[in-house]
Amino acid sequence: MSRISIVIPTLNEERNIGTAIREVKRVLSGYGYEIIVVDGHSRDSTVSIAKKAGAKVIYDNYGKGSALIKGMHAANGSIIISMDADMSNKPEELKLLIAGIEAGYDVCVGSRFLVGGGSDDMPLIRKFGNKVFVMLVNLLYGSRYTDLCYGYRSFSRKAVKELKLKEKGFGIETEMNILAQKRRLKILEVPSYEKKRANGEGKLRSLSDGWRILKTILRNIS
Ligand SMILES: Nc1nc2c(ncn2[C@@H]2O[C@H](COP(=O)(O)OP(=O)(O)O)[C@@H](O)[C@H]2O)c(=O)[nH]1
Ligand SMILES: [Mg+2]
Repeated sequence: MSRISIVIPTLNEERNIGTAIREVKRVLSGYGYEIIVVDGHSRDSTVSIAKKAGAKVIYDNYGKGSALIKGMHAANGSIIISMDADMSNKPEELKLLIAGIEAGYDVCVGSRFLVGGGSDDMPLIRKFGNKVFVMLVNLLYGSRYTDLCYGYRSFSRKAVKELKLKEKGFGIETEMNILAQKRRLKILEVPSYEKKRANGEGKLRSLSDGWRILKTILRNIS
């Protein structure tokens, strides 16, 4: 059976990370797996809680995208999954993300806009921005995505190697989608339901990160 690597970027998630790791372990019992937390030098107890819960912890100080890239390259599994620490991704959906790669896809992307998907954590402005960006990416790159800025996804080792990701911040998911399409990887979208962040504040800032995402979309045209 495939070995699974779960990569979780964290910044001050002490109230979420312990439960998130325990839930992942519950769902993946019976699988071979590792959990890698990539911490952006949290000022709270995120790191000690993550270690105690059984995760391997590495560090990256340059943003969510940078942390994900580092974690994905440190991963040993044949299936690599990116997941948030804030309990907004349902651990039960891990099995669908695993099945997508086992079925032969290189990138399996959670979508909140497929039947069966949804979000309790998306203010109107983000829904609108996401829609516009999805349309723009599909128009410019010839893809058929239904969602863009959502971080619950799985990758084959080949995808991690070939994507050659660079984006350090919240543009990372956009860059993944664009480069997966440009590199002609086999892409599958699966429905995903995003729950509200369990505790604490989200770090994404709609306007500045929206601008960053737009720059990511335009930068990759060539
Ligand atoms: N390592 C690292 N993780 C981050 C950073 N910013 C956010 N994260 C983590 O990335 C995940 C998604 O961030 P979140 O703030 O929930 O974004 P939102 O759901 O889009 O509002 C969470 O697990 C955060 O702890 C960062 O600068 N560095
Ligand atoms: Mg979140």
